[in-house]
Amino acid sequence: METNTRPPGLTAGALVGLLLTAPLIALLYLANGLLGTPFVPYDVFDLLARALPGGLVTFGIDTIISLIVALNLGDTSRTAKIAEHIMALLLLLTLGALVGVILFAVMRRMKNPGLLPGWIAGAVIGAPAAILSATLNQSASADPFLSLAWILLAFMLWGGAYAWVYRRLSRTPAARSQPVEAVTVTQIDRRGFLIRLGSATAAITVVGAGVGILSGAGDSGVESEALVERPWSGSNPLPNADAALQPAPGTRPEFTPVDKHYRVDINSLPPVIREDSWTLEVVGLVQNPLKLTLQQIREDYPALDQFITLSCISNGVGGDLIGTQRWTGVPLKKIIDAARPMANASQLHITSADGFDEYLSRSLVNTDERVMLTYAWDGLPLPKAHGFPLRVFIPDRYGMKQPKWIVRIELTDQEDEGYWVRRGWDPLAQVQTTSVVDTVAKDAVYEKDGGRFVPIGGIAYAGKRGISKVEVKVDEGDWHEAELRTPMADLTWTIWRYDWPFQAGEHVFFVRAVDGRGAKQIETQRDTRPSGATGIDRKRETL
Ligand SMILES: Nc1nc2c(c(=O)[nH]1)N[C@H]1C(S)=C(S)[C@@H](COP(=O)(O)O)O[C@H]1N2
Ligand SMILES: [Mo]
Repeated sequence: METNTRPPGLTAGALVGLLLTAPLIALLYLANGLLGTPFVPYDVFDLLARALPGGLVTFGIDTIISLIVALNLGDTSRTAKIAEHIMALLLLLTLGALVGVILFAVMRRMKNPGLLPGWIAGAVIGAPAAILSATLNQSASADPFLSLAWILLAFMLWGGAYAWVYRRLSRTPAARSQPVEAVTVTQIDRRGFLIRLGSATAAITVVGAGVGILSGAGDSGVESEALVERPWSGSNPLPNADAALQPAPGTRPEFTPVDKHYRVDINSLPPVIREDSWTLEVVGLVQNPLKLTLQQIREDYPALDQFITLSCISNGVGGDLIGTQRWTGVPLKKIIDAARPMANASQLHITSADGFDEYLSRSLVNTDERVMLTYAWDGLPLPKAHGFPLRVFIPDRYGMKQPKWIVRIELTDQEDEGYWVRRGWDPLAQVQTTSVVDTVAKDAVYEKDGGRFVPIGGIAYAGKRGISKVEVKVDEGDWHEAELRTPMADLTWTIWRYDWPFQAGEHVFFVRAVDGRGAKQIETQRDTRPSGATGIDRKRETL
């Protein structure tokens, strides 16, 4: 009896799982770049983000954002997406290790296992993964059957590889002479084999991921064609170009370039929608249901251009999840009227390609023609990350109320909760008045009338209510009124500036604002959840 050929243990199973899952991920990534098939790890992650309890998901998002801010990791929305991508990969790696443990445990109980348990394990994971990707994934461009077949095949090969490795590890080297030494010989042989396996899988992983990146896998950026075309801002002055007050040096750009605009949504990769297969459906309590192409929306209705500041409800005081762009579209009322709604149609239920949805009251659509279906930013079609082909704009609301990638509007007499409201966020989501110190421009200190001054500046924002006053306080001093630059429009942020009589040393600079209706910004510090952050922004600077 060969008592010396101990079968590989569960730790080996976990290790082999990691070694085999890394190249699987790389190959899925490579195929995503070359063939446009779905990248399964992101789909699994996106499914969890939709399925897990809202409180948990929000806690996760809040934690990521707080960490990014605390550790100063730069661009919040970009870093958060990268963090989510890494979590998605770690999730699949963990699953891979787990499969190794389970499969090795099962195979240890079998007399002389072949490759079948591996194939089965691959199919058990691969089939749901393939179906999940086929239904949830909106970014893949490959034929759905090719995608299904590829994912299933990749996972079965992956499962088969576990079983093959298990068998290889169970084999006793032929060169054994006597039972006692055989154990060590087996161990040495196993170690050597695992090292060779690790080298091979590492090579596949690196090459697969590298070629994948080169071929554009996981690309969520701005369309390259859009960069070739000229944006509106490239050849036009901003509407407030001749405003008297100049921003303090170091104030953020008044107009946010599209590729610098924050991006927040529930997708690892943004849905990719082809214009020629897309229509906007307007259905429900209407006499004349519509199916509009993008061209019809652009050409059959007069275009409306609006300068708009958009903020995420997850934006902390002084955060960077806020931006200002030039939005072009059609007043939503015009399109809804064309569908001839019935008298009891009191709500619009807007649905997006990614499964996101929101409700919007028809009376708001009727009374505010600034509520707009938007198809362009900065004079160019919306980038895919920002909602191509169509998104809605609703003044005074945080981004969570404003679906991107819209496919359908249903008129109904039921008021209900949208995607983030169901997950505990404020049903109204009206933007909080906020103000931010962007800069204490110590390199721009200047002299005037015998005094020295340091320019301080930033933005203030209160949705459609506008800003009527901004005040600045230094250390424990009094509040001083800042100067306001004429904003680009009544829906954008206002740039403020205060030139403070220079005093050397370390100081803390505070800012607060009053909205256009005379309501002061809430100074009490409150977290983003559930109604948007409040509190006073401050900046510490040594002069
Ligand atoms: N379809 C869809 N629309 C969406 C979201 C989403 O996840 N899916 N996220 C919303 C949120 S929370 C915000 S803050 C804004 C962000 O728009 P932006 O990424 O263009 O800045 O989109 C909104 N619209
Ligand atoms: Mo958001």
